Amino acid sequence: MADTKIYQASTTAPVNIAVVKYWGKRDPKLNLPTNSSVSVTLSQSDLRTHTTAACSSSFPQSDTLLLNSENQDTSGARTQACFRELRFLRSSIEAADPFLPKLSALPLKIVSENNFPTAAGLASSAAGFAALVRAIANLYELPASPTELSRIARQGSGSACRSLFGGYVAWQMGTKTDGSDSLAVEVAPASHWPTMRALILVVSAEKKGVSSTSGMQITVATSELFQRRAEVVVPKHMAEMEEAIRNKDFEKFGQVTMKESNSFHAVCLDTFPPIFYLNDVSKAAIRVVEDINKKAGKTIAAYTFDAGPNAVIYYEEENIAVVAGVVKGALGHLDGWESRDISAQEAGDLDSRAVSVLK
Ligand code: 2P0
Repeated sequence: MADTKIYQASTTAPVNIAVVKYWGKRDPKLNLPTNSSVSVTLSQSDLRTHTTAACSSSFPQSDTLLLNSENQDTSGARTQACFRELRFLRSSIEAADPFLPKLSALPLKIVSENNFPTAAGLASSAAGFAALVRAIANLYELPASPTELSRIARQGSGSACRSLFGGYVAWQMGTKTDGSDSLAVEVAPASHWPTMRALILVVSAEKKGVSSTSGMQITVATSELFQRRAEVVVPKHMAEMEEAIRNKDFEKFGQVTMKESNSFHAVCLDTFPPIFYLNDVSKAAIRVVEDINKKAGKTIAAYTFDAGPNAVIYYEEENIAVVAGVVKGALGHLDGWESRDISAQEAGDLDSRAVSVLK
């Protein structure tokens, strides 16, 4: 009798926020970057994608993907690359064991939910592709390490390769043209630096004007600052950042984080036509962090911004009152956002709020 059983597996993957930024591809098809990057995974936060992967001969013949209850096109090259690579790994273990069900031949049904705004500069594609790849890897019972899966998730979205690990993660750019050495590795687990905190200021949950994928392509093609960033600035920041993390040196971590963010937004501004991701509320957040550090006489808070106006502010637990308290107090009255705790809110309603994560 035909096997019509539904096989399924679920997982979640967290958002990661880069402290050394990925911006620029040397191969847009394989998502091979022009520089390495480092991120902090917001593992303990509510900012996650939950994904269930299922397969069955009883499903319609084509693969389907539902994101936040909306059907997505699965024919895109990125999703197809992930499906193809994972099916290939599954078919290799099926070939070695004739008793394994032939899941690689069955249509896939993927159901994903984000509990944060999609494409609002909150790295939704990172958590999304990391969860998709891990859910299918679990479904297929692949004996693959996070680093091996990172090679596949990277083809879905570059930054997704870093969301397969918790804690502090480096994406090594690699040099090979086939991308086999462009992988994520752990710099340190979250437990290495348990006092690290992050505050996310959701300035706007709207979809961003210029997508990362097209923005970075225009930067590579037009920015004259870009080459210096990729060749000189980022390698220096990578070495400093990894050392700061290893030594739990917040001053160094904070300074490199802020300089990196500024360097990334500088090349965005140097792109032609220019790309503006920061708005007035973002700039006000920068000034508040500068004031906090000036008053403290050292760096106890560090801002960083991705491809959108939302701020992420890193600090250590002992400074929660000075940093989180002052940021919310100083910016709470501004149009653009107000401060409320995520736990008191409905998931999916993240507009204009401060979200404390990494606690
Ligand atoms: C990062 N960003 O390192 C940087 C900082 C945005 C600013 O990774 O085209 O969505 O899917 O590989 O991963 C956003 O880029 O781009 C990103 P694709 P992705 O987190």
